[in-house]
Amino acid sequence: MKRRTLLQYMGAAAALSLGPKTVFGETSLASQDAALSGIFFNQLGFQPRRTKLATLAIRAGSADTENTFRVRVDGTGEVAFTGKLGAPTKDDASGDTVRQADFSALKAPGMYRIEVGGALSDRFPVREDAYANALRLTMRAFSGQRCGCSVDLGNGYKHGPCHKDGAYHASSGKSGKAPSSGGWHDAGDYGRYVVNSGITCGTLLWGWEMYPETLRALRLDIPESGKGTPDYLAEVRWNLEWMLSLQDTDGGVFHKQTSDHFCAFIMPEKDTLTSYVIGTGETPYKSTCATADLAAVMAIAARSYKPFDTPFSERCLQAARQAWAWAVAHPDVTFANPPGVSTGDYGDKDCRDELLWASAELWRTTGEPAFEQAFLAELSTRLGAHQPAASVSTDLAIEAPSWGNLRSMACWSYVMAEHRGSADAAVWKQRIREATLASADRLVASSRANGYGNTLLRRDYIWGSNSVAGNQSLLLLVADRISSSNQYAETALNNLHYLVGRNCLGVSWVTQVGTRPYMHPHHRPSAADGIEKPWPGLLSGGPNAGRGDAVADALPTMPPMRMWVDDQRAYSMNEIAINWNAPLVFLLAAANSRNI
Ligand code: 9MR
Ligand code: 9MR
Ligand code: ZN
Repeated sequence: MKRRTLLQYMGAAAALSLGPKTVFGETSLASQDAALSGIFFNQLGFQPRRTKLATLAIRAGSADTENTFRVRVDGTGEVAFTGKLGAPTKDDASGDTVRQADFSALKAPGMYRIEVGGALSDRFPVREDAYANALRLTMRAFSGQRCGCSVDLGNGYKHGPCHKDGAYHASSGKSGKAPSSGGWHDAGDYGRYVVNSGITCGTLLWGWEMYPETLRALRLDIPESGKGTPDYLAEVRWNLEWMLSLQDTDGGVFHKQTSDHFCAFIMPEKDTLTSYVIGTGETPYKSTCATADLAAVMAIAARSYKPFDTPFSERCLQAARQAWAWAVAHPDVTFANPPGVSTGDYGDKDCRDELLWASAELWRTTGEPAFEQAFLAELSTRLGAHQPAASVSTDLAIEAPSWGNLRSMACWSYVMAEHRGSADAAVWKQRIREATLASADRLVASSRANGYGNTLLRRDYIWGSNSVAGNQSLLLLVADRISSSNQYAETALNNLHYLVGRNCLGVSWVTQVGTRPYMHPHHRPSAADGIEKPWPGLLSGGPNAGRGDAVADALPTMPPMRMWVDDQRAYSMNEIAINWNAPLVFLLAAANSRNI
């Protein structure tokens, strides 16, 4: 109950401080009143050249008489911009009646507050580097997830070497000690899972390929800094090395390395449970999705690391080829937890999209026709009798990627490949481009229809919905790359605004980022370290209308965006995960780049 109150407080706290007596430049949380209107926007502020939107929520029972808003200079109170509030509309996802404040025309750098009827919002900056620190913190969060070594992010956020004790689980078909080193803890738990590592590293390396100038300049202050490989790639390699360690001698890849059950809420070095390499329980023991994911990721890695470390690049390509061969020979070995194992399963039942992704990345890396043929064969099979020229682009159903669905990544990789390709290549590429833009147009339309500007539909408020927003932004940023319209990038940024404050709870879902960040992630180190604030740069899973844990189950049914609580126990709403941080890093890389 206390925690429900906290949730309500968060909504109220983000409401405007009020009254004609408000002293400009002072935040007065004491004078909050939940009955007043709240104004919600990106708590990190805005870049001068970009669209600037805030959402004013009209609380039930409050008078909605103001039609103008002002943006005042923080401190002096000088009016920098006056605008007209949009007409009230009903926002389905939150249940709120909202009005929009558009102050895009305000371009002068400075610190500001929005004022409506004498009530003032929190302060926020307009500055070119508004999102620079968020990029650094969200990427450094991966360093904090490192397993097998000691970690020190500063300010007390540290842990000792962990999970060194590896063994083959009976389900792997092997026995005895196994290597256990490297990799990132998956989430709030200390497991390491190849499938989830796949989309995570794939997304991060795609970020590298799309925004190289921005990410090359990113300083993470990690042990590898200054040794020739850019910090960003060095961090990703920490997890790639662990993934490689799960590849068996026949090329197949074990699904995961975790304890047999989740440990208590303790620091990682206190967790003495054995880290088992876990298999499917029967021959061939390795799983197709994990193996194909590894093939795809290592193919991208071969491209990305080539200029910095040729031997590593070659090792990645070799691993990708072996994994590919294994996956083609074993196209549908799915994974479910073997008896006695209760950690996460990432149990994808359809590995065709992972295979498609592997074929596309290997084609893009090597230009070898066999990979293109495999890609096109699978794509045409899926589309049945349609010939490429005859069918409509929407058959391709390009969707935002997720850990269980990599089809769109595969298609985009094919589009971006520079090799000449088969006779039909141009037609296929055009179809994928059209399908991507059609999906992106739908996301632009949802963003416009939504009161808080995000791209989510009602059905998107699932476990990890904040990553759905992140991955929809990834789709929009691919659309941005293949079209000349700037609406896709602006819509992608709308999801950033949503994640860090422009939502009905007025919360920033990134720890230690923004003026009102959430405080209680389901994250073992944050819970066990004795420090009040959670580890920095971690994205909450976000609202989940589907529920999935005891705290969530006890909540009353509310509109989907409200189905979230800042409670450490609520893992279906407030856990963190590497595959959720990755698209946020991607989005922030784009936001910090000059190329969108
Ligand atoms: O901490 C675990 C989290 O990482 C998982 O996402 C979640 C669902 O599998 O499970 C969490 O562990 C909980 C377990 O399932 C039930 N007992 C309480 C555990 C920690 O709160
Ligand atoms: O992200 C996963 C989500 O899509 C699933 O609905 C959920 C339940 O199966 O599991 C999530 O993944 C968890 C994984 O199983 C264990 N580590 C924590 C992950 C995030 O909650
Ligand atoms: Zn560990």
